[in-house]
Amino acid sequence: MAALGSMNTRRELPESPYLAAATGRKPSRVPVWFMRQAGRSLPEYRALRAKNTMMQACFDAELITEITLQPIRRHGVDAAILFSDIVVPLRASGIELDIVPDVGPVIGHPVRTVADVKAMKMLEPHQVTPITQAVSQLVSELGDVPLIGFAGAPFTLASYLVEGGPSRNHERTKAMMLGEPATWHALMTTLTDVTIAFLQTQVDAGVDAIQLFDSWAGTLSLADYRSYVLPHSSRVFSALAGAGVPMTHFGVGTAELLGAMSQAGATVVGVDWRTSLTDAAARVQPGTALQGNLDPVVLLAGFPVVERAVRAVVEDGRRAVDAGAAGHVFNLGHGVLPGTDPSVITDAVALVHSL
Ligand code: 1CP
Repeated sequence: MAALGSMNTRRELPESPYLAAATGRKPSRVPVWFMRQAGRSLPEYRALRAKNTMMQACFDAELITEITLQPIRRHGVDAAILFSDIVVPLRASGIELDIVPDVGPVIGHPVRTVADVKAMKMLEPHQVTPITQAVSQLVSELGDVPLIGFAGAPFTLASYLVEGGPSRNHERTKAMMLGEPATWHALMTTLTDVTIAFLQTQVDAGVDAIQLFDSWAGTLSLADYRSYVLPHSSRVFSALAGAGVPMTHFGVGTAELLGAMSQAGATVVGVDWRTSLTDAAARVQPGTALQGNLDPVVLLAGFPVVERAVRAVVEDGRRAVDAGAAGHVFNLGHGVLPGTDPSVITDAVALVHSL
């Protein structure tokens, strides 16, 4: 029997608007999906989570499959994103952590010293078997809808490990980065290896695209990003480039970093609402597609506001493509906020598709 989801079983979805826009082909319509489309905005998600912790859900193939499919059934988006979390590969590789409701990832023993870094272990594919099973199941159930796999970028993972949990200023993280560069690069090298292993496992299981979330990279200056982060994120993309799937590189507050993030080697760069797509087109490498960039808060402001803002993003995307971007994938500039009315998301998807 061929290995589950081995490379030669990758499906081809030539009609997928998402895959077309992400690879520089002309899509039949503007593709749209939403970061954090699976999760707390959906009552059917909250019902499942009431009976399972986040970690139980992340390591149960049936639950991963069901939660991934929920927004596809409801909203008719052009891509599914695997239900998981950026800290799942860290948990799987043996780091004691939990995802605490209304907080986020909390680390048992924060990583602060060379000895802490040396104690970290590599991720072995068998440690994420429920995830590879879910990917195989999803690929057969999703039909024409592509499945996006993902991982946290080394910097954003490091921020949780060093701080011990969510943080506003990333003080300890940046202090280690600037004050103990050897420890920092050792940590980033280990995290890069874990991220590559997690993404490669998802690709081998059959995901159609990948996204690297460097959500908190925008806290860095361009010079520091280039010295302390870019070499590691570049290694992620060069390791995965041979897989032949579109690769998106995303962060928040990254206006000044878009050029450097694009140089890391992604085919698509995510843009938040602070930068117009047209301006972003001039900052990224030639041949790069853009993803974004509706402000998630707009979805809370009533449909007349949503409609105006959605139309503006689609128009900005057209201008960005005219200005040289390889394509535009409609998305938010960051994730869906938990208080978002899901029917507004459904209506926004229909509106994008009508334009
Ligand atoms: O209580 C709950 O039900 C948990 C809430 C939740 C969910 C649904 C968390 C905790 N993570 C997730 C799933 C998740 N996380 C997905 C899949 C769902 C989808 O996108 O549809 C993805 C892609 C992520 C990625 C993730 N986790 C990121 C990067 C994206 C981003 O939003 O910037 C980050 C930074 C995390 C950490 C995390 N996990 C959970 C929370 C609340 C947070 C953020 C904590 C913080 O503010 O620092």
